Amino acid sequence: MSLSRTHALYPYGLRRLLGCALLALALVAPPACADDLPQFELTIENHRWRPSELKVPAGTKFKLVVINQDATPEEFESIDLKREKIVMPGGRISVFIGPLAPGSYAFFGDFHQDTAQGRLIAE
Ligand SMILES: [Cu+2]
Repeated sequence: MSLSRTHALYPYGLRRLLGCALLALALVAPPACADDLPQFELTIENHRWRPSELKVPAGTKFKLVVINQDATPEEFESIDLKREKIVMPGGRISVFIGPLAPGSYAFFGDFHQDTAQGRLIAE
């Protein structure tokens, strides 16, 4: 078999196989879109979180939108949740969290820890 013939045969078979596998996946499990997740908002203003205590559902993934209304950068940080992400002045970020076990999860603004303290209550 010539090289060029081998080259022509295998990609076709592979493509077909991959195509079928992808189609089967699509039929069995339509991919969950991030926009379908429950969404919660957290605002930083005057270097304090609003709300400082946020109730979220336990046992499911969700999207936390963090909005910075201050004129300085802030960083959403949580050791409990293993997350840290900077939010520019006037900006917003999304943080994907969960599924969480029921409980309390502390977070803080890393740049203003004296005042920017809060917690998520998963229940
Ligand atoms: Cu940090």
